[in-house]
Amino acid sequence: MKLNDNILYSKEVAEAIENGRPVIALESTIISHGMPYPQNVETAKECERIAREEGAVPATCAILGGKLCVGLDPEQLEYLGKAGSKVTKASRRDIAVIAARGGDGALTVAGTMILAHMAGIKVFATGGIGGVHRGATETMDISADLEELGRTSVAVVCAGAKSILDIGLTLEYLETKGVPVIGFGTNEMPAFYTRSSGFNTDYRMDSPEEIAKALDAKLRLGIKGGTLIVNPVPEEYSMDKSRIDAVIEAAVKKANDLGVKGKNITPFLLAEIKDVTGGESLDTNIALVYNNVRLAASIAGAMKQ
Ligand code: PSU
Ligand code: MN
Repeated sequence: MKLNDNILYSKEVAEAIENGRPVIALESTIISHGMPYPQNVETAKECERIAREEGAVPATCAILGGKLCVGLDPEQLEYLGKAGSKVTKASRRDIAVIAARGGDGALTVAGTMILAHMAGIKVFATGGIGGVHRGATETMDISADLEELGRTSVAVVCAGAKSILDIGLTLEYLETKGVPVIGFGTNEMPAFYTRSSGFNTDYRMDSPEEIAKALDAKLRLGIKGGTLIVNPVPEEYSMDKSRIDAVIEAAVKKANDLGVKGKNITPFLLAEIKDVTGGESLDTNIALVYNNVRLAASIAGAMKQ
């Protein structure tokens, strides 16, 4: 694979891409807006370590000084984590503006998919994706992540969608956009903090090799668009459903009462849930991200390079 002139690669990522070695993308909104400092930086570094341990080169993506960066160094991870919400949360609509202004952006799932695709990376690991928000029939708040999955050919490994979202409508939207939802070792759509949501995935696959074959086939056939791979949180970190549901319910109500809107809603809800559960949800969040990085690395390793 040739390198793209619009991308600033880390040396390690550039070498891996040129030599056809497995690479996985990682996002940066989860660092700046999804977790508190310093756990965010520790988690970002540990994700990179796990990817390497599993035989894949990690490519954390962000916009820094207007450059589209694929593969960051530890100082850049530290900067994004410390700056937190002072860094612009950047999705598809934001990339060109931030690049033109020479600014910094922490990339969402949608934003990271765009850079990954430009760089020739086929697999991306994160925690949870954005989706159709509860009440979206009124607000029309549907994450740009879903639109991106519909159009950009990158496979995203996540632990499902949080029940801050309407999981049923999120699955309907993915169906409309032609995005296959593959459960790893399960037929059920996981709900991020818990292993089940009451909704089914389109497919169940039990090995990284089986998933890699489906991804290779999609690329070979030239069918554009992403694939969503959902990987339930490990049993020992799964939270009590009624407890987390109550916390989420209260957080959604508080967001509505305060009139939190647009791109601020998801970070607001994440922070609120973390505060109320005293960090238990953060431990779960971190554990499921590591679990996803491991799976993504195995899938990348099993794909045709
Ligand atoms: N869900 C999480 N943690 C996160 C996010 C979502 O559990 O950090 C972040 C991801 O970067 C995702 C973004 O792409 O929020 C979606 O934001 P919005 O709902 O505004 O599209
Ligand atoms: Mn939104």
